Amino acid sequence: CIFTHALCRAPAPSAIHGIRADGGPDPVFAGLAAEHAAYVATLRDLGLTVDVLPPLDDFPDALFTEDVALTFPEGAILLRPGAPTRAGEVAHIRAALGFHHAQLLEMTGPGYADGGDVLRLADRVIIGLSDRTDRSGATELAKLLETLDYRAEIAETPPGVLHFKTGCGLIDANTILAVPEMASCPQFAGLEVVLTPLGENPAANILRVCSTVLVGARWRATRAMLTARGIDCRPLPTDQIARIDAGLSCMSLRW
Ligand code: CIR
Repeated sequence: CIFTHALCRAPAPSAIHGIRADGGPDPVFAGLAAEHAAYVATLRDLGLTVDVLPPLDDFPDALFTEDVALTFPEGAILLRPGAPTRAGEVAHIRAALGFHHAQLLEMTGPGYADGGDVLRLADRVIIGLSDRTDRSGATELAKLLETLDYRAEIAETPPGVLHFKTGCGLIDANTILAVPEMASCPQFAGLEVVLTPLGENPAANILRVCSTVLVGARWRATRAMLTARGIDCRPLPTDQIARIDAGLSCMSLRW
């Protein structure tokens, strides 16, 4: 397994006001909390040690811990999230990361980078440019990754896709599930690219935990396709978190 720990944050009631790009209804808090709890329980069931930080009512999107830092066995990097309302989340995760990681690096700016734009492969890391991650932030982050001995490549994220990993996720070390718009991403050269079935673009935000892949329960065609490939799939409900533009990778940091 490439990681053994996860760091999550319980949703605050304010999470119903989380950012969403296209408007749309608020999630129902009880349902959102249940989805988060099922996610944490599944990570634990798959053998991870999971810390759950307390909710932050001042930061509606703080349950998406993935966006504020990068974590590796060798150390962690505090990021500069591109959404102004999310910048303050970083200070609240610093202590927890300092507790777990001997080496704590930090972006200083002026650029921005969200963890949702960072895809870790076996031999390198892809940083996707997006509305949240600009070139200056991606370049600073690539240098910090080098300090930890990770090679980074900068990629484009197609318009309309919030984060790079909103549109893709690893199925195994050599195979990536991606939305059709990302099929020809040059940085995927050398990987087998499997496309999300018609109408199931949001299914691309999967999360691989050891040899299991977590996938949104409503994406039946995607689940059937992965199962047919011999992948052990765990369906999880994501209807409420999807209302605030989130999927399965966003709710944890892993190392
Ligand atoms: C946001 O717009 O920042 C949150 N509502 C959703 C963040 C999702 N995070 C992710 O894809 N890594």
